[in-house]
Amino acid sequence: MRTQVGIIGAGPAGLLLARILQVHGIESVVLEGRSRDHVLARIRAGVLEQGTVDTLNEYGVGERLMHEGIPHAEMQLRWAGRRHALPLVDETNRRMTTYGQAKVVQDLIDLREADHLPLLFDAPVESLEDVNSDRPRIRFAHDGQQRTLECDFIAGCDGFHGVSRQYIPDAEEKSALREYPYGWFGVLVEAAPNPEIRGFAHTTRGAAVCSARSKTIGRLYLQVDPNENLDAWSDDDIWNELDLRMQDGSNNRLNRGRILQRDFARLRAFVCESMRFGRLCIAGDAAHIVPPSGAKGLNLAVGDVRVLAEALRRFLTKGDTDLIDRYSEICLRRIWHSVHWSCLLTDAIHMAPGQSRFDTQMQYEALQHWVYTEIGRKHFVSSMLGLPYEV
Ligand code: RFL
Repeated sequence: MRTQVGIIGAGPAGLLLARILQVHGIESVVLEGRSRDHVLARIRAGVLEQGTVDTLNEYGVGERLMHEGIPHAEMQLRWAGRRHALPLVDETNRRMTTYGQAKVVQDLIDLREADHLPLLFDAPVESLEDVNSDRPRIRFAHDGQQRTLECDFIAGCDGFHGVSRQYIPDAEEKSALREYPYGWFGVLVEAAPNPEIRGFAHTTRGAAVCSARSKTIGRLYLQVDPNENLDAWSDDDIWNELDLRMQDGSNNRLNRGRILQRDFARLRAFVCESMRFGRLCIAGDAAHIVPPSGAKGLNLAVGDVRVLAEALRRFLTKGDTDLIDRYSEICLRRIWHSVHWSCLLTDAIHMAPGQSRFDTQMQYEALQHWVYTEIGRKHFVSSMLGLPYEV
């Protein structure tokens, strides 16, 4: 098999890259290690920056998003048992939109399949060869056979646990990691989200987060210790704890319903500053992870892919290497900005083990600053809405 760009991973990064390249007349093959059903059932991100919404529209993937996406104009923050709200729209009317990652992925897969373009599921990549030559190859398994894909360029969009990062020789020494001593216990629930109860809550019991996936499906999280036995929590325990953490002195309560799925994510921040080696670039979670509090992971993946698609277009159609040579540098400006913001927000709303009253008061001050000062509100809104794209 031969193609111009071999893309590893059918997450948002890989699929969107394939779509943008297609629009620019560049061929690609997408290799996904897991099954189609597995990829579509993965529940993850749900909040899109305006730049992500605009990108999906620009490349013809925004039709369902325009009907089913829920734009937000406000964000709620709770601390010390009180609810506070701040507008989440800027002067140019940019805002955040709720639209599940699974839907973004489904829309991209549907389009690719409708165009009969190569997207192979159950095709795990095992190794890469000669990435520093002009004929890099991808070795993968498919239908019980070992196969090889020859490419002009390889895009490693295979997430944090993928194989491609290890082919960048200085990736490890150029990586930085922060692990938080807590995680998020997430539930997907069949219950109409109560618009009066959403956003983040800081409590001395730990943080809670309430968000919507649609008008009938909610996505809720509780901060928990990574060693907590989550199987011991009954559905009622989860709802009771969410009610306790989200209380704001009013009679408002969450609408309860069936818990469809439970999961746990350890919070961590990771950046690999070396995102390119020879004819290999990595993008999305393969290169960076942010704690989910800032809702930035998918949005950063979109930012990387925009730069990468343009760099590949210039390189493959004109032999121009300038942008591909600056790929890491350009992406990292956006990445570090979002990582910094996600970590600030994470630090402000979670209770660290053994946290003192002094530390808690410092968190209240940070939250107060974001909600009740003009300069703080500006910082909060522009950080949530995301930096503009450079290319
Ligand atoms: P993905 O989605 O992990 O996709 C990588 C794909 O590569 C495949 N793969 C391989 N394929 C072939 N061969 C191999 N050897 C392979 N190894 C791996 C995998 O099967 C997979 O299909 O990475 P991508 O495309 O970079 O997308 C990144 C996003 O998925 C991620 O950043 C977000 O989900 C993060 N995130 C959020 N981001 C937001 O922008 N807004 C949010 O509201 C938000 N909420 C979240 C989140 C992540 C969470 N978790 C998982 C910690 C909430 C949570 C709880």
